[in-house]
Amino acid sequence: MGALRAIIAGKRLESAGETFTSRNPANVTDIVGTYGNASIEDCREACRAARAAQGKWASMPAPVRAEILANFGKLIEKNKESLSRCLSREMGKPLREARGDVQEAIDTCHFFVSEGRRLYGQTIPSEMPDKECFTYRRPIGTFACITAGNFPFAVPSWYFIPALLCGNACVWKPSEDTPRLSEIFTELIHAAGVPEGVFNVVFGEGPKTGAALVALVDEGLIDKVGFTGSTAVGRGIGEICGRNLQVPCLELGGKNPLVVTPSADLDLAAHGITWSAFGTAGQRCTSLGNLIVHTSVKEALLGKVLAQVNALRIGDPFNEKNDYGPLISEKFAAGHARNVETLVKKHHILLTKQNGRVTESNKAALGARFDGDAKNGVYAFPTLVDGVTEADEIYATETFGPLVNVLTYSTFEDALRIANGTGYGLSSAIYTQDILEAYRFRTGIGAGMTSINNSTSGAEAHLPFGGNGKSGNGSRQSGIWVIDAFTKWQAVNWDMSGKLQLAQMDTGYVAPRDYTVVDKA
Ligand code: UN1
Repeated sequence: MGALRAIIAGKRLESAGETFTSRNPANVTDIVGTYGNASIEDCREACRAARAAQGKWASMPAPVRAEILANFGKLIEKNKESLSRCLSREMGKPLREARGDVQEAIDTCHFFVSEGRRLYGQTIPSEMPDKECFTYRRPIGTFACITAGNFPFAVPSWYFIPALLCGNACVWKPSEDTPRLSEIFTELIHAAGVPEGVFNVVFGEGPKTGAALVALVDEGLIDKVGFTGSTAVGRGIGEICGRNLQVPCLELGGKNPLVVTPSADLDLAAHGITWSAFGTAGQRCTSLGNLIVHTSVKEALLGKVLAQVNALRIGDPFNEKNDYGPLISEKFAAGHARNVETLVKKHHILLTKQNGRVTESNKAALGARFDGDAKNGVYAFPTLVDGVTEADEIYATETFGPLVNVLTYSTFEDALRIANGTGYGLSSAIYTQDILEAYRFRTGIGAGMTSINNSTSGAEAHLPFGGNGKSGNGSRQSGIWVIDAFTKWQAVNWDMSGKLQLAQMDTGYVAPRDYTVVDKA
């Protein structure tokens, strides 16, 4: 059997050209699958198939479309365990987190299914007699979407469930790190009853197939783009969409701050920090980047954090006792090792003794806390870098891996400036018992998401997810507001008067009688 490169209108196309391999990052000799790079011609065909199928899909009553998405949710629920296992094997996050990733898709289905029975427009009074006005939501058309490998089930569902609900057709370029899971996602969508041409997939690597797909915006084949990935790539996509007068959904990088104030519950904070920093091996968009701690509690806090970090269990994602597994792939492991080598400078203090990639020769540093295959798996040590200042490159560089900076502050204004100063604005958190401080952080922080006495990560499926500044273009995923991204408003004038009534000109405005108040007192 050849390497699958696309599923277009239900037809599986196998590769005639370049291929890429998805490997289990806990053991790269375990090949999950080999896939082809879809060409620009494949992408064109996928967009054309979507365009051909979209009209019929949009004319299906919205409650019926929504029931198909309910089927999708039920199928995911039925297969939750095997999907989670497939996710852990292909992407490396611990099974408990993989189940959360899959659950987020189920939650998203539950949330949007009843929206199919709303998708409300409005009835609006006219300024003319015998005339009525209405608004209707209309689908945008063909939605092309490129997703990352760190949340291979949750994030695609955030895009596609509302996009489909609203009557759009889709072309998906999933991450090259998780093609097998994406293939299964597609099979489930089709099994749920989404017509095959309405949901199409092109597999491939970002710079090749991803770039080819986005280029089709210029050819008029795509009406809306969604992208989760790096700021640099997102900026390029924004430019292409901008010149075509389109507004994409861009979910980009982050350097998420977490502030610990003198009044904080330090045990609670230490827990939140360890999870924010090293959950999913630091590969969440919402992972902690800069820990900003008040000088007066620094020593006490770091003592607690280090005790937890030095107890982290790393290794096999299927061992439920482990805190984190391998990085997503060799590419991410190499990036992490490079960050530790090049961004950590002489004036920084490494609070963690062993850093970078876990190898056969250094794995003893973790002792019994490591049960992975250091030779064939792509594991990394947790890294805490102290002595970071706002002048350092590492302060404002997204590192996407188990690496966290420690900065200190003395006044609340300093803390806020450091938290806001990286140019990113995705997630953030503060630990404090002082209500005014919490309020001032909530109102002063530039990030799109903030937590008070909780982790930087862990957004819920019905809250708006997204960032500002270098983290995105203000678009949001999840929750009811997404409906606005996947529909456009149509305003309708219905005139029953039988004559041409001109707004503003023929309107029966009433002039007031002249009246001036004369107050004798
Ligand atoms: C992401 O990292 O792209 O808030 C998504 C969280 C998860 C989703 C993260 N619910 O950490």
